[in-house]
Amino acid sequence: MSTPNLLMIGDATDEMLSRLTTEFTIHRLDEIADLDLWAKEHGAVTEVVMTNGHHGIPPSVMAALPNLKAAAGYGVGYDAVDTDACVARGIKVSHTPNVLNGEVANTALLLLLAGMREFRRDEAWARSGDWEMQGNAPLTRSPDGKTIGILGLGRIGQEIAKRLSIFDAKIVYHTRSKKDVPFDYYSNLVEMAADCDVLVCITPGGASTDKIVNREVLEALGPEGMLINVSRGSVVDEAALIAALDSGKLGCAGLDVFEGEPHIPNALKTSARTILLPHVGSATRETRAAMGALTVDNLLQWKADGTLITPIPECAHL
Ligand code: NAP
Ligand code: 8YV
Repeated sequence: MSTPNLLMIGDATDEMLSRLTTEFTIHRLDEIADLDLWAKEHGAVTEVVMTNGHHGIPPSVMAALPNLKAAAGYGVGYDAVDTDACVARGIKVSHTPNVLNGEVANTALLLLLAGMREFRRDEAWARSGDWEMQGNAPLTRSPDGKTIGILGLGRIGQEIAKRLSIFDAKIVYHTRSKKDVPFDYYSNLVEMAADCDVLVCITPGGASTDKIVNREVLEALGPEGMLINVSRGSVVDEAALIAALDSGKLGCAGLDVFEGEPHIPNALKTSARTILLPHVGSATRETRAAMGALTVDNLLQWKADGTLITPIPECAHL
């Protein structure tokens, strides 16, 4: 059986590797000391890569693989992939939609509860002995019956809305086009933020959403408001967020993603108004197994007949 080259960008689980090693000859980008040197021997005969939402396909890799035909993404977001360049070169790209909707929605709910019920402070209160020494912890806010705005009501956004029904929340949303859903639509994000207790960001990253959550949006959300970002760091103006939290113009923020991740600004790390996660929205064993299986299924189907199971929309016609 032929085992064509596969260039692996980023990590894979053991399950993914065990399925792939019998079908492909795997080259790992993080083990290649000199990409130009490697490309002289392998570049022209490497037609497929596997990557993830963080790394995408670096320009150096695009240049090193003149005959690249397919790229399978281990994740749903593909803002790190230059889709115009892929379409122009006829490179098919796949991603992993739907299989992670529930998990990312769970992460948004985790941040919502931790923020409104001040989990960090109260956990420290219990652990530090403050309860014995100072008495009961100050009261927090209930998530029940609040107005929650969802920025990006796609596959994951709709799952978040579904799960928020347990809080009897009023759901409103902002997207570029109105959806056929039973929630109030706002064509203006600032106006929606002004009417919300909580704003949950779950759009794709990229140029059209770059810093869409700016100072005006954050200040409209207000001193009692909460921002949750489980989308991409680029969606929120991080400097404006830090200023709004420091000045008390925004109540608190629950963040899974950051502009320069894995770097997190100190101002966010030290703020009592933040709950921070290291981009783990989909990072459970169960969900990563499903994402990994779909990624490998895409690669095997491409190897068998040159097609992908879940191509990104931009490449679906290729
Ligand atoms: P999706 O189904 O494509 O939904 C995207 C939604 O965003 C759509 O409702 C879309 O509606 C809206 N949108 C797109 N551009 C917009 C803009 N410029 N302004 C306002 N709304 C916009 O995507 P999904 O599967 O739900 O995933 C969403 C994103 O979540 C991914 O792309 C990824 O970046 C992120 N994500 C993060 C994690 C994590 O670990 N934290 C995990 C998975 C995914 P319109 O087109 O009508 O605007
Ligand atoms: C992952 C994600 O962090 O799917 C996405 O868009 O952001 C996450 O699920 C990543 O892509 C896993 O490799």
